Amino acid sequence: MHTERTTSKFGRGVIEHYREYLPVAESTAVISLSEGDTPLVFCPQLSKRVGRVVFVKNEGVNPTGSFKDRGMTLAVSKAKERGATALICASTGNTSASAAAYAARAGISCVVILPAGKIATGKLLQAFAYGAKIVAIDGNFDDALRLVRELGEAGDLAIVNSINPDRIAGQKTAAFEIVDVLGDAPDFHLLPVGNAGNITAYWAGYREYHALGRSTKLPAMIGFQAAGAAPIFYNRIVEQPETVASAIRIGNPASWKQARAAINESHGAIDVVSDEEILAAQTWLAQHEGIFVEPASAASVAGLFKCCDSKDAAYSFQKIQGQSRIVCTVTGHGLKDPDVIIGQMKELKSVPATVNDVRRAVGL
Ligand code: AN7
Repeated sequence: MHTERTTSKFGRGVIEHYREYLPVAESTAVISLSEGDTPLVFCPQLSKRVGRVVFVKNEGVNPTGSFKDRGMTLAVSKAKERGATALICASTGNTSASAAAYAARAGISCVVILPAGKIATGKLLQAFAYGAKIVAIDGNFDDALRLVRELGEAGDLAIVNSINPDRIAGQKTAAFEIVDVLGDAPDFHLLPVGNAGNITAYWAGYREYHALGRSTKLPAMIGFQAAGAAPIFYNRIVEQPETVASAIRIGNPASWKQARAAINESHGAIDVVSDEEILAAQTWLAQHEGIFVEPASAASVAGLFKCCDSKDAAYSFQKIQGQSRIVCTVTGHGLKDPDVIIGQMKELKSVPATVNDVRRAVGL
């Protein structure tokens, strides 16, 4: 097959950028959509609001609109290398969108198992568009993942959920990018937690870079679960998880132990945020910083507000003196999950096409 390669390391995806840290050989055919290298955006309004220096790592600008692409490029490249002809995953939406895209790129088929009626519109639309074989089950994500484990163990389907270590290895590149851009690790890293692969991956990335002397410190990892889907926080399986943040509607996370280890080793914390806090943070970030994220992603910002404002927070920033740098990962793009916002939108009535009517309409 004919291939074209540019000479730059940039814009060629996370495997080419961080090849030496990833389990790939020269001979591994890289399946990439130029994921990664996402903006670490300094947020002046957010920093002012909380009295700290805050950056947002905007993972919504990845090729399929979420952080999943970092792990998927590696998982699919390795699956193809091992001779897989079909992939399978369970998903709350974003994993399926990403798996479907990278499968298409690799020329292999993709089966996605989804909780019926619980996938945000944009994500389901993506899985269709990329040509995945979609199965909706009468059950939640945890049921879907159980089925995937059973089907994957049976043989010819390669599992690309984050129980596949290649996914975690690919996702750790987000921590590398943050250290490369800041010149050191931040003091605090806040992120949403669902199946707990991402917090596991970030912690692995920060530790690896630190061990190599690329950073002088390690951040405290602070994870946020939706209050109705918070098994790690409550330390028990949630049989019927519920939250408006459908991406993190997970009651029995696969990387539970690893997430606990990341939190304990980093002297971080796990906390909960309510659906109201999540949606308020989503609106706040869009309207004050111009960054529109999906509800699950806004959990990190809702969590930041909680750490700064509330005495009940598992981690109170009120006790921390001096300058510290905070990174909040926002994991997925707002356009993926338009349903809540559509509900809030006022009906748009047209006006005559005159300057005066337009002036009147906007209150000038
Ligand atoms: C936007 O797509 O689990 O804690 O199946 O889509 O690594 O699971 C998605 C998870 C946060 C939680 N933000 O990350 C799936 C899936 C968004 C997400 C998470 C997800 P993990």
